[in-house]
Amino acid sequence: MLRPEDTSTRERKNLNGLWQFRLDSEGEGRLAGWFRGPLPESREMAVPASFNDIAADATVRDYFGDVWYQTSAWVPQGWQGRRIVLHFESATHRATVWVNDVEVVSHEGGYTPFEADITDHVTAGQEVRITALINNTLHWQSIPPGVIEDTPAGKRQRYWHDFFNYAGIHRTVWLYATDPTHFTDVTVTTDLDGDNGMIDYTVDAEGADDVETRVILRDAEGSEVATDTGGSGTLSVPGVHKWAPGDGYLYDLEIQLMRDDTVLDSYHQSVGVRTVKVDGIQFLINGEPFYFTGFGKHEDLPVIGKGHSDAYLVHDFELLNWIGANSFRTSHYPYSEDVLDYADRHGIVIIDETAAVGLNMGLGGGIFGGQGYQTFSPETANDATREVHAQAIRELIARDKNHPSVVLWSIANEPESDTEGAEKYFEPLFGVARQADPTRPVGFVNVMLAPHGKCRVSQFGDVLMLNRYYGWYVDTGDLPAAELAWEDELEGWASEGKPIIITEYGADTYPGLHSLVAGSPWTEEYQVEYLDMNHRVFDRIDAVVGEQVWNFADFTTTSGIMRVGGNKKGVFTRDRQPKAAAYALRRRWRKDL
Ligand code: BDP
Repeated sequence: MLRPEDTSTRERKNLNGLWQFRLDSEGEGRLAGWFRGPLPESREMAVPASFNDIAADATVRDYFGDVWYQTSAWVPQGWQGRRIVLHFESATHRATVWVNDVEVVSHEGGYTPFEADITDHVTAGQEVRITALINNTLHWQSIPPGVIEDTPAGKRQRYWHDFFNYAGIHRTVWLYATDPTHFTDVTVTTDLDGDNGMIDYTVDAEGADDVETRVILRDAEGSEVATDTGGSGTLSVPGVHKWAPGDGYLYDLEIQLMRDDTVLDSYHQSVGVRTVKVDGIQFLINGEPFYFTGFGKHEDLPVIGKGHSDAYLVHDFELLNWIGANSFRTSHYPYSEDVLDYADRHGIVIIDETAAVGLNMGLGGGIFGGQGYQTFSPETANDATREVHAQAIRELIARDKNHPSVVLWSIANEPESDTEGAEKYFEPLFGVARQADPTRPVGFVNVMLAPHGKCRVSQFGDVLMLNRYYGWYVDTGDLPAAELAWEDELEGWASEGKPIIITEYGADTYPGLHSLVAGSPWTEEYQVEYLDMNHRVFDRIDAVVGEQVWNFADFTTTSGIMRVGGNKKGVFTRDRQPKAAAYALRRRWRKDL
């Protein structure tokens, strides 16, 4: 699937704004045919945004089940004879969409795009009604999983990930038009031979046979540097300007679908020429050892929840630059494509993660303690779950394969990984990822409950990604003990001969809480001491090739006695003010100061 674009042959119309909205707690709207006319008893709702925090109403915030969104749009008159497509960048966690009275598409998974060719259901120059039934219930066959439990007070949605289950239409909805003969996909991979850049491309097209593909590569100044014809091929760029961390240099690959001298379709794909490779304990970008500095992040904002915001996008990258971070992980789901495009342009490196989080009944929201279920079993996470998980991996890679910023796939965060069930569940999923993308390393993020020697899934990964909380959840406040235990475990992992990225280490910190007493959890001083301790350990282990603090900013979770207005492990507050740790990290990471 291609991301909608405006080009010389393509036109798109943004459907964001205020849509009609209503909850459907009885699940009656489909049978009652709410899509057949104006949505009854509806209120207005912002798109893109999570619906949860917009209404000042706990029943909306904590709602699970069906919700309806509806809007109408005029199909431009000029689109007569064109192929017309309705495209959702995401709908969390699943959706079914109608155009006027016709059901056009359903999609499972809250963070990847889907679309429908609606040419036969609309008329250029006329208005069309678009209705989306969205459902945010988590169950054992959803990624991420959850359960609905019957309690004396009624049904309750439970899930095992440590962030609030925001839902709705979080990203842009587009109507777009192309020629009936059009491209459907493009894949680029890049390689280097000294100063020579090589770009392999493959396109897919649909519509007619009597067409030819022409490709034109232009540099950032717009000068043509290579051309080719045919549905696949290799472009060679002597004296290539590489894409590199901190240098987001992009070429523009224009693909044209030609009939004689007419361009039926033109699409622009940006290309960063770089290589990624794991070699022993090193993670190489362009053949040079790379050390990740940065964070695990979240899409989490006041009022709009997981709704995309361009203002926060730019601001967050400004803060990454300010603090000297060269990377982040899209914990714990695929982020908006706007984020990946921005990272490409600004040379920020990304570990790209699926929404497979909370597949671990030894943990609840990142906190130890049994949950009363078995993780992998015919009744819980089973073969059907794995199929949904595999599809989530395929969709992530299909969407993000062309981003030079993405250097590593993370297929899950902190799943159970010390059991036979886990080994059986995960082994084929690594194969799914490698088949979808043979060019990038693949890994998963290991949890403290499956330490070195016990984990049965790490054997399948190219890289070891570890989340550890020595000095926080264990050895709380006792950093000397934490330092010994942490180094001991890390030395074990280092013996595996693979690069290690510490994908989470962090301490909850209440902004403004201070203490003169060393080792006082929750204070700004402790967050700094805790990070310092971790850094001493990392600096002693050669196999550690990255440190990503948990978390970039404070974020919202379900309520609990361990969560004070959410998770407070942010180095910045939720409104992006620095805690003392921000300055400490800046001193460590900004080599230029
Ligand atoms: C880890 C999880 C992360 C949590 C974090 C924590 O990967 O989602 O928010 O711990 O407890 O277990 O803060």
